[in-house]
Amino acid sequence: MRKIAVYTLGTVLLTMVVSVAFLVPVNAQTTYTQGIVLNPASGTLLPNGSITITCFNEPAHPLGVNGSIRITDPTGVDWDTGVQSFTVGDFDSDGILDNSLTVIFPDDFPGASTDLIGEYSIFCDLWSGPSTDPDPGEATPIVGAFWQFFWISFNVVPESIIGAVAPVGVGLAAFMGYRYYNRRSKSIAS
Ligand SMILES: [Ca+2]
Repeated sequence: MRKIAVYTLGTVLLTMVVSVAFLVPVNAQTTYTQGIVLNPASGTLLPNGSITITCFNEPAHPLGVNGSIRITDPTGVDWDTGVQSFTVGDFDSDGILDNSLTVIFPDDFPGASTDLIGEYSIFCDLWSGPSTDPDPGEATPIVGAFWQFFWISFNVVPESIIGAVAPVGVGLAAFMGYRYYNRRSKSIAS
């Protein structure tokens, strides 16, 4: 009688464990992070400078990711990668596998240049699965489209200076706060 009870309890526990093991992957919802990352991150370059553009999807999709990057210069001329398979790797070194497509503008686009002052637009679209461009509205597990801009300007503040200015600004704010507090304390005391 007791043996049967133990056996039954064991069966129930085993069933629960198996159920949980099967339930986890079915119910797990993967949240994908996607977008465009620029280097330099400010997106501002001197004339004839280069910019690294990465379009990504994280975590890596099991079906793979395909897509393209198109850059439009200030005169409206397009420079397009065409449809490419995104690389599976870890482009941002955060320990999570991702799908990414990285290009350097203008280096990777023969005939392109960054000698025009003004705004350049970046468009990236991506989707999971086969390399053929899906029809509009066609259901795919993931799909994304992103816009970003970068600028060519004579007035580019090097990022190293921006980095140095920020702590000075914080220090100045703390000093001003101290001065204000100190003056206020005195006026209350007098
Ligand atoms: Ca990553």
